[in-house]
Amino acid sequence: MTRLITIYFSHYCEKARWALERARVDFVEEPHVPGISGIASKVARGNRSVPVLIDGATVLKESADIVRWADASLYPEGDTDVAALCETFDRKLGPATRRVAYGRVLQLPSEQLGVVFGFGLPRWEAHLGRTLAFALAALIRRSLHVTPEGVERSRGAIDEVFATVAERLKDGRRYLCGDAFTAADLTFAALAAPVVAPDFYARFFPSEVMALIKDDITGPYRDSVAFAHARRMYELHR
Ligand SMILES: N[C@@H](CCC(=O)N[C@@H](CS)C(=O)NCC(=O)O)C(=O)O
Repeated sequence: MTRLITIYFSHYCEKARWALERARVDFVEEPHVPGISGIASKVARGNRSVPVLIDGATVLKESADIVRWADASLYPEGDTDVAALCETFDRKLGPATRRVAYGRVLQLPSEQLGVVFGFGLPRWEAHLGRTLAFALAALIRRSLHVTPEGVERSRGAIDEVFATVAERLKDGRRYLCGDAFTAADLTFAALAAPVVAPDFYARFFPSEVMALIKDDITGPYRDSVAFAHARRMYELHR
């Protein structure tokens, strides 16, 4: 059986999950509390981060590799733009949207934060998520540099990526690389999800937290072309 080790609400994990579900791969998701995810990743021969996909002897430690493994046609042959865009989104957009979202979510009281960390997990690990919420928040804040300056820098990075996306779509094309949905659109929409809050992504959060994300985090992006593109990719292809 194919296994996918995740942090339930992680947007890199959502990217892998989206590709697998779209390709109708039969897999079992094993979601974890951040931190425990690192142990699960290591045990599966990953490099601490998630997602990790295990299929027999195959172990994939990068979400981009999982997308390609799920459906190689998402990377049309000869189109180097797709891989280059995915690389930019992975390197620049993913960390930035995560930091901006954590910048707000980590301000929640520990009790509510615990519900976020434990959401969608087996009972014992949900309990662990609730118990460790305060410590986890401190750890995440430190390891991901979730500071006012860090958040500000990340807002700048999101603005730059969103501007690049708008520029590409300026000629009226429906997708980032032309007429067809590719890994670039999937990667963009999944990694933008923490600041775009597509309806589908709401299922990975307690509803009151998703309401907060919608109210407080999406604000600066709502009128942008890139925001509309991410939402449209979710509506049409998720
Ligand atoms: N380059 C990796 C990045 C994945 C990533 O950043 N995963 C985060 C969750 S969003 C993670 O596992 N963080 C915990 C850790 O690294 O220990 C990929 O695309 O798969």
